[in-house]
Order: sequence, then structure tokens, then C-alpha cells
Amino acid sequence: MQQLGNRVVRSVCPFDCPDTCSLHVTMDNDRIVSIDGNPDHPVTQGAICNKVRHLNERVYHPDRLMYPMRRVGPKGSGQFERISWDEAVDEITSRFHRTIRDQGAEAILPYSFYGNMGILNAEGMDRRFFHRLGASRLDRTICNAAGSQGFKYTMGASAGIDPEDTVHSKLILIWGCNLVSTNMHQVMYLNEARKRGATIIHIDVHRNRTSKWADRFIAIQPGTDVALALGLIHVLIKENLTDSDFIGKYTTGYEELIAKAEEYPPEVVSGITGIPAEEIVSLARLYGSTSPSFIRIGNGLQHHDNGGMAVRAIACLPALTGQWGIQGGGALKGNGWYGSVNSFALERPDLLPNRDVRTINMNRLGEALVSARPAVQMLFVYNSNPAVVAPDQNQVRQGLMRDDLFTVVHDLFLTDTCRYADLVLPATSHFENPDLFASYWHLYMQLHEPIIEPMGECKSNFTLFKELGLRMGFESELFDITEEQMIRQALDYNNPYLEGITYEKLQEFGWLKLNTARPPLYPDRTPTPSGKIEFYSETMRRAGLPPVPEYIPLREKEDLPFLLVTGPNHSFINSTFGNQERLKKLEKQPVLDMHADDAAERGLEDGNRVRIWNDRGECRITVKVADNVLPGVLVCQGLWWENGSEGIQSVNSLTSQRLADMGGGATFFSTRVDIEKV
Ligand SMILES: Nc1nc2c(c(=O)[nH]1)N[C@H]1C(S)=C(S)[C@@H](COP(=O)(O)OP(=O)(O)OC[C@H]3O[C@@H](n4cnc5c(=O)[nH]c(N)nc54)[C@H](O)[C@@H]3O)O[C@H]1N2
Ligand SMILES: Nc1nc2c(c(=O)[nH]1)N[C@H]1C(S)=C(S)[C@@H](COP(=O)(O)OP(=O)(O)OC[C@H]3O[C@@H](n4cnc5c(=O)[nH]c(N)nc54)[C@H](O)[C@@H]3O)O[C@H]1N2
Ligand code: SF4
Ligand SMILES: [Mo]
Repeated sequence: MQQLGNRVVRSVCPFDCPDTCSLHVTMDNDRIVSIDGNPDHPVTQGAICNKVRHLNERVYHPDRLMYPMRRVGPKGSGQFERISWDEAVDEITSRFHRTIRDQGAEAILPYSFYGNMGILNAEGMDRRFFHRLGASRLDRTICNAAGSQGFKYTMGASAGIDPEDTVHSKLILIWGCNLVSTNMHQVMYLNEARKRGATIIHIDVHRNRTSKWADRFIAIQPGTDVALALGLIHVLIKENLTDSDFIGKYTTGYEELIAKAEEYPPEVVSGITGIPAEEIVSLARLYGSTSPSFIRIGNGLQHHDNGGMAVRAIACLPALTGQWGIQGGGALKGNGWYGSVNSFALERPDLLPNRDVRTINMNRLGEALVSARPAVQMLFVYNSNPAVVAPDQNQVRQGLMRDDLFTVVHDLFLTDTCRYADLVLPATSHFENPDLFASYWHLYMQLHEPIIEPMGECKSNFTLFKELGLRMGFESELFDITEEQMIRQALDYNNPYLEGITYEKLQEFGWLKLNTARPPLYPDRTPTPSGKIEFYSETMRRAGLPPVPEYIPLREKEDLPFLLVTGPNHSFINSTFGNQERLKKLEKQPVLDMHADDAAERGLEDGNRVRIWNDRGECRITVKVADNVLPGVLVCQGLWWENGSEGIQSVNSLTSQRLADMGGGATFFSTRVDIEKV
């Protein structure tokens, strides 16, 4: 790989993707010339996705923000003038002081997610700063909140099996997950499992890249997975395919589950899910008679009103057939729990001057900006692009347009959100600063050391919030620290999985596997309140939720005929990369997949431009008549940037701020719309 005069250095992929790859970056002097997967990393195995293979185009993109800017035109117009960092920091800190004096610190709202997954830059100095400031807290629920909570109710933690073990699985259910696009190294492990004889089944509302790669595809009506899980449980119990020793020893609430599953015979479940009854029975038989079996639970199926319960119900299945503790058996929704670092030391919630400060759910940003009291007067956005990714776009943008709202956005590019900012600040790419990376899927920690100097006047989130803290006169022992010091604080934690992971060793090796030498978590150390896998959950009952899995239909009003599912696409990561020509070309344009019967009924043909709408908004898009969705279902992939000339609007102008059943999660995919030709 090394070319003459070039050298190869190590990096980590910072994006919100489960794979958290180790990268080999080829440098020509100080310039990045190409990016490959690190062949030595046990999970990356030399392979990375096409998006990141061209990351140098993003780093050196002519549109990258290079200096701070102040708004000169109306909000939304994108007219800015260059200012110095001194001016920017002065303006921000004097606004902080004034807002705190006049309205109280609660009138300040940070808004961030994981545009950069580095621990220091996503949940380090930034969080510490806003706690010290006393700002409103943000509940970061936009991604996996409902599903994580649902998994936790059954299993006790956001922790599944080690994905490296899945090569041993014999039956794999990919449930509401578009692996081929969103978790390519899981595909690599499952290809190996398939070589060893495994069968792979994909359960989804959309016949996509993952369905084509799987051995069998099961099309399900959106938001009905709880019913399918209960139908499978029904058959497993009726046909004696359960592991009674395991159930007796490691679970609680089996009697209650039997009673509930009684209500879900295959014919009833078929009516709800659209899956033929024979297919439900045959899937249950296969699952009940194959071991080890593995369920990869995706994020898609939990972006629904009942998404938490969906994950909770599916998570009951492996216990019924005694899969936990067998290598390659069990399930995986997310593995973030294993690599937990000392977030208290990093974020210092104890610094909050007012412990009762309000918490705002990020899925309700629109409502918070338009009608929260006390009003939000200052919004500070980083690591996120809410004008595209947050639900109920029209209300979000209405809030961002408020003249009395002062908005600061820190990003690498002039995103749609930046267009509404009063101040825009230039962010470094992760290549330009140190950080610590954990994955929410594999079990390796990685240290990142900068490979290029910060470009232009860009600053990392760490540096920005450190400098703002110092300019605010905050304690120097808390803010005048280096990245290395903060990484050491993160690792100094009594999490037994971090045993043996030190700064020095990470520096030497680049990555280290979490300490998995200890006995597996499940089934002997299941961290639920009862210490057992909970088919019945007292915690849920106390939270006002059905304590045993139960199918509750979507809550979206049924007056419009179609359910619209707007998931991510193959070539972007959420809205990241939506401004990059190479990747945009691969995706061509936003399209709406529609069943041929639905199209015929409405006189629509492939390639027609249509308007899709509901009472929250509308957007214009091109129809693709396809056999990849069930009648009544529409699918559009990708979070596209606004494009004035083509009239492309964010699909999130159609989605709702309604929260899911658990965890305050988002309900992006429980959206009803109507459609007409334009
Ligand atoms: N290429 C690429 N990779 C990414 C991302 C990206 O934008 N692009 N985003 C990253 C992030 S932040 C995340 S959270 C993950 C998400 O990655 P995944 O976990 O794969 O989640 P999604 O792609 O949102 O949805 C997965 C599948 O769920 C299906 N689905 C929707 N509703 C239902 C339902 O009711 N039941 C069932 N069974 N299926 C349903 C969708 O059709 C979709 O195929 O990917 C990460 N990786
Ligand atoms: N309709 C619909 N909406 C969705 C989803 C969906 O499937 N359908 N998916 C949802 C999910 S799962 C998620 S996770 C969210 C994701 O929502 P976001 O987290 O907002 O994700 P991105 O759109 O990738 O925006 C990240 C931004 O951070 C910037 N950034 C990157 N690195 C840095 C840095 O170091 N510093 C700073 N200051 N900025 C940086 C990037 O340039 C980019 O503009 O979207 C959600 N929205
Ligand atoms: S986006 Fe995901 S698959 Fe692509 S390089 Fe980054 S971590 Fe790996
Ligand atoms: Mo996500």
C-alpha cells in the first residue's frame, strides 16, 4: 500500500456508524491522499465503506468552513461575513452573560448529537461546559432511545453478544436492520457464518440491499414487529420448542408470557403483520430448532410509536430457546454498555448550579423553540444538523427563524442549519485532533492522535468549549486541561471491562479489546432488577407500561392512506455527505418506492414527480414503482440537503414530534401521508 515518498498513518473513523473502523491513511508529506481500512484491526480487517474511502474529498472540500462568520442577511438566507475568533467569542460570551442575567441560564439550549463520535468531542468538554453554565439539559433521544430502553427492560443493559462470535451462528435473523448499508462488518462476519452453513433471514418493510444479500426475506407491515415476536413465541410454546431448563433457571414471568402469547396465534398475527400464517409457523419452527441462533436487532424498527416494545419483545426470543451463553447465540441491539467510560468525571453534572434545570427532549426541538417557557433565547448547535434530521421540520425552521433567538452553529460545512445561525463557527475534522473512540457494536477502544494540523481557523469541539469556559472565567482546573488529561479521566473508571485499558497501552497499540476474559454477562449475571431475563417486568408496570410484551398499534391518525418510512441511505451518514458530489451522484436523487398496485390505482408511473403531504408539511419527490414494498407502504431513503432549484424538501417536514412508547425516542417511521401527481 505504501507508495514511494508516502507514509501510512493510523486513524479511526469518527462517524455515527456501529463499525468504528480503524483506518490506514496514506500521507504525501502533510496531505492526506487516500484512506483504507486497517488490515491489522481484528474487526475492520482492511475493509471500509465507500463513503470513507473518499474522506479526503470531505476534508479538503472547497466548501469547508475556514473562519467564523456573522449573519448579515435574513435568517435562512445564508448571507454571512467573516469575523475573527475574538469577535465571535466576545459576542457569544456577552450573549451568555446577558441571557443568564435577563432570562436565566435555562434560556440557553445546547443541541448536539454524534456527527463526531469521539468521546471528548461528543460527550466531554461540551457537556462539562453547559453543565457549568447551567443551561437547559438536552435528552439525546433521536437515535436509539426507545429500543435501548426496550432491550434493557428484558435484558438489563444495552449489551448483547460480541459480534466476533457471530461467525458461529447457524441461524441469523436480521430484524429491522439494513446491515449491508449500515453495518458492513457484521455482514463480513455473517458471510463467514454462511460459509459454515448458516441461514440468514431478513425481516423488513423494504426489500433493500440487505434483503438481496440474505437467504430469505420476510416483508412485514411497519410497526407490527411486536405482534410477529408474540406470534413466534406462541408457536414456540405450543409446539414445545422452548428450553424449559433455561427458562426455569434464568428467566422470570414465563407464566405471564404464556398467557399473553395465547392471544397471538399465527392467523391473528398474519392479519396484523401481513405475513402469511404458514411463514410465521415455519420461521418459529426454524428458530426453535436451530442453535446457535442470533438476532441482530436494528434501529429502524424502533423509530415507531411502539418501537421500544418491539425491541423488548424480540429480546425475549433467545431466552425462550436458551441461546444466551452459547457462543454465537443470543441477540445484539447495541453494545455501548460494555465500553462505558467515566462520564461523570467528563461531564460533571454536579457543576449544574440549578439541579432542577429543565431537560428538553431533542425530538421536540420545534416545540421547544416555538413554545417552551421560559423561552429558549440561545441555541448552540454542534455535531448535528437539526434543520434536516429533526422531526417536524416546519416547526423546527419556524423556531430557527425567530428574530429574538440567537443561534450559534459549529460545523465543518454551511449546513441547512447554519443558514439560520447568527454565528457560524468552523469545526475541525477528526483527523485534526486527538480523541478516544468506543464502538456501540464491537468491543474495541481506540485512541486517535491527530494526523494533520487544524485547517484554516477551525477548532475542535473540545478546544471551542475549553476556550469558551476559560473566557467565561470558569475554574481553570476544570477547563484548562489537555485532551490527554481528559482521556485519562475517561478511562479512570471502575468498569471491569476497561481493566487493562490505559492511555499508554492505547498509544502503543492504537486499539485494545475490552476485557472480555471475564465470564459473559448473560445468563448468569443478567443486570435486571431480578437478576433474571424478564419476560414480566415490574419496572415497566411501575412506569405505566404493559409489563409483558403486548402489541399496541401505531398512534398516527389513520386518515391518510400511506405509511411512509424514511430511513438512511447507503452513501450518506444521516445528512453527513449530503453535500458531496461523488456520493450524491451514486444516490442520484431522492426517490419514493411505491407498490405497483398503489401506483396503478393513482395513475402514477415510474419517474412521475409527486407531492407527498400530511398536516405537518409536504415534499416533492420522484416515484419509483417497485416490488420492494407492501401495498400501503412508501419508502424514501436518505436525509438530503435542501435544494432550492429542484424543490427538494427534507422528508422530516412530514415526520412528527410525537414520542415513542419508551425512552422519549423518535417516531420518524410512524408517519402517514397522502400522495398526488404534480
Ligand atoms: N450508510 C449509512 N450507514 C449508517 C447510517 C446512514 O445514514 N447511512 N446511519 C447510522 C446510524 S445513526 C444508525 S442509527 C444506523 C441505523 O441503521 P439500521 O439499524 O440498519 O437502521 P435503519 O437503516 O434506520 O433501518 C433499518 C431497516 O428497518 C426497516 N424498518 C423500518 N420500519 C420497520 C418496521 O416497522 N419493522 C421492521 N422489521 N423493519 C422496519 C427499514 O426499512 C430499514 O431497512 O446506521 C448507521 N450507519
Ligand atoms: N427522517 C429521518 N430522520 C432521521 C433519521 C431517519 O432515519 N429518518 N435518523 C435519525 C438518527 S438515527 C440519527 S442518529 C440522527 C442523526 O442526526 P445528526 O447527528 O444531526 O447527524 P448528521 O446529519 O450526520 O449531522 C452531523 C453534523 O455534525 C457535523 N460534524 C461532524 N463532525 C463534527 C465535529 O467534530 N464538530 C462539529 N461541531 N460538528 C461536526 C457534520 O458536518 C454534520 O453536519 O438523525 C435522525 N433523523
Ligand atoms: S462509516 Fe462505518 S463502515 Fe464506513 S469507515 Fe466509518 S465506521 Fe467503517
Ligand atoms: Mo442513529
